[in-house]
Amino acid sequence: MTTAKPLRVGMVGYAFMGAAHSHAWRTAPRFFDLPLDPRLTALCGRNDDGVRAAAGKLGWGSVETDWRRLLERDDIDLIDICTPGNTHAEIAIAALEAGKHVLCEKPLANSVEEAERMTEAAQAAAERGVFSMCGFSYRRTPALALAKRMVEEGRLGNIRHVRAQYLQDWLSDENAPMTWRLDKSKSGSGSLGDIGAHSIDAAQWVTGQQITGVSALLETFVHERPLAGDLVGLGGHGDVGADAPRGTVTVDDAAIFTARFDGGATSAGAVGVFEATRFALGRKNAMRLEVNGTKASLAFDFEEMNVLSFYDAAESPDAGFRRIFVTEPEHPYAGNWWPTGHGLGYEHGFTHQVVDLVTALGAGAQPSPSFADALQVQKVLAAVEGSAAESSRWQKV
Ligand code: SOE
Repeated sequence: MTTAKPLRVGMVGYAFMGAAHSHAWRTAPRFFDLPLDPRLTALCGRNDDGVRAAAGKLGWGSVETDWRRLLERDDIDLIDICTPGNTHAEIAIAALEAGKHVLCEKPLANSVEEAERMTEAAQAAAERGVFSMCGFSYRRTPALALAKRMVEEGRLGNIRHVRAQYLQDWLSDENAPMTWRLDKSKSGSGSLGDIGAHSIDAAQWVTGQQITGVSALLETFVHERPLAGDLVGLGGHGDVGADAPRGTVTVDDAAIFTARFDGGATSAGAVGVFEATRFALGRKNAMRLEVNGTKASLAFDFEEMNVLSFYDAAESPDAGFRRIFVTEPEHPYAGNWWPTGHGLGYEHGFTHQVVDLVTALGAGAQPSPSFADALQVQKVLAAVEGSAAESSRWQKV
């Protein structure tokens, strides 16, 4: 039985991300030694029957139907925001001002203005020992964390190229029904903010360089989709007939952009090519990153998430790319799980996210990525939208 002080969590939202976060809060203290002991204290959702059923299934101790009640409760230490982006700013700012730590799903907000207000509130709260983090969970994939370690160790030399794709296909069917992710007033943008944001954050974090400018185009392939009752969750091809009432898609289906990076602390900035789409038929969750340096290259594809491919120019040319199976005890996070070779899954990134958040909170330190880090991603998203709106004209970030 742990002697660690409880960290009592109130979570808002219980769909896909709510389920992933619940799993992480339950699992992290069972595989990692944490300075605080996460407790699934309260789950919040607007529909009383729905939130009660979800709380029973996901393991939450109580329920609320108004997130404001979570802020009034003195048995809640941290608010976990797993709701669409249009709700992030109001909930996060109020929670920070109420003295609650905050974990907020990505992207941070639906606009730079909102992200700036959230960052200001986060910086003011941090001075009072109240901290916040944005949930770019792919940083916690062992292979990507190893990639960052290798760049930091200088194994790649100076970085010249970044190539980032995030390819899904769950909207390829034009009769796939509407969802909040296709409604700009809720999601802020489409593939750009939902999955492109992951690529932007991962590229900047692994290389240690920030994007300084972009040239972009956005495309919407399917402008209207069947409404299957309320806006439905991710995917879900519901049994809607072709004559069902249709809603208007108000976001991008695909985002493509080039980028310049600032060079970080090392050298001339890298150049990058980014692509995010939900129409790459056959690609299910191919979050890919390739980095080419002066000494070596690395490549990652989430659809083989336990592998990092590495090419070292110092080795004989016929050595080719090595396939590093990132399950050794010395690899990031891997030693806390299974014997080498047994592999991890999508949910482990969320568990590692809780580990790093709780470790930082236990030390009274700022967790990473901070809201300020997430604001930088938000500025890149806005620059992409600005460029696309002006015939791909170069936009500074
Ligand atoms: C949908 O595209 C989605 O669920 C994203 O919202 C998540 O952030 C990503 O991890 C998986 O795909």
